[in-house]
Amino acid sequence: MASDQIVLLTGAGLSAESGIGTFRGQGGLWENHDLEEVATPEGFARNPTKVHEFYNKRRVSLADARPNAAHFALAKLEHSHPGDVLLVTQNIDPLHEEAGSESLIHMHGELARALCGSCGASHVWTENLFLTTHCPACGKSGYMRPDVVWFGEMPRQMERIYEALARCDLFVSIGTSGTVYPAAGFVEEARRAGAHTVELNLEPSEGASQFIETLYGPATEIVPAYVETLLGN
Ligand code: BJW
Repeated sequence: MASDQIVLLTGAGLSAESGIGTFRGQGGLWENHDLEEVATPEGFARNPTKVHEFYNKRRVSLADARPNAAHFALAKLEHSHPGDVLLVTQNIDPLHEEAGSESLIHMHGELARALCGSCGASHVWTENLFLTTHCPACGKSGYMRPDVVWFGEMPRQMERIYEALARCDLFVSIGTSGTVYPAAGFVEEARRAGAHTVELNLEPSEGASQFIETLYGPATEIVPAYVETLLGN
């Protein structure tokens, strides 16, 4: 089908074959970590050192991760498609931009940035964070945190995302379990706009029945193939 305005939503499954673990299911991050402790503002207030250690380890492990064929295929789609493509990722890794995607929103923030809870400044951050880390903008210590979105916090650029969903004619959800809102509700928004909706995932997600078209398999196989079909190749 010919589509002009495309919105793509990606999740942890897209980066799984780049060696970055997913959250849910067997071997997922939440199997060994209590999300209430490491992914909520309350958990951070109770034990900031534990939360810093959790994200410091993940930041270090990102150094070895490289974009895979699925990341490159989505970047190709953005640059080859004659209409608009907006890529909304729930992932906090930098693999989409490393693959060449530019029209990109990190709705759950970025691991390679740090946020000062006192002055609100966000900084590019590749080092470990500690309770004693000073904010380069206001100089205070004890307030720095990973610039990521925890449960109970507002995801980033929601207005821009909902605007794009309201005028899209194709919505593709890739590598996400469809369990976390508001991202899990995007398919409903897109349907309301009359868009064709597609799920590409390893297995049916929680909201699989809401998609018109579904394709299952590893992202590095199904995403490049789907993009080539979209581009008419
Ligand atoms: C492959 C593959 C391969 C594997 N190839 N595929 C009750 C009802 C409704 C909502 C709520 C509720 N109670 C609370 C809420 C709200 C809450 C929420 O949704 N909770 C649910 C758990 C119920 N949401 C929030 O609090 C959000 N904020 C919010 O709602 O603000 C108010 C608001 C309202 C309205 C509009 C706007 C705002 C904030 C959510 C923040 C989520 N944060 C995290 C952590 C980020 C930092 C970090 O990385 O540590 O984000 S949690 C975690 O889950 C992370 C992910 O981005 C997110 C989604 O996970 P994802 O990507 O789907 O990963 P998985 O592991 O779940 O799935 C991977 C999939 O890939 C699987 O399906 C595999 O099969 C597949 N796969 N290998 C293809 N090779």
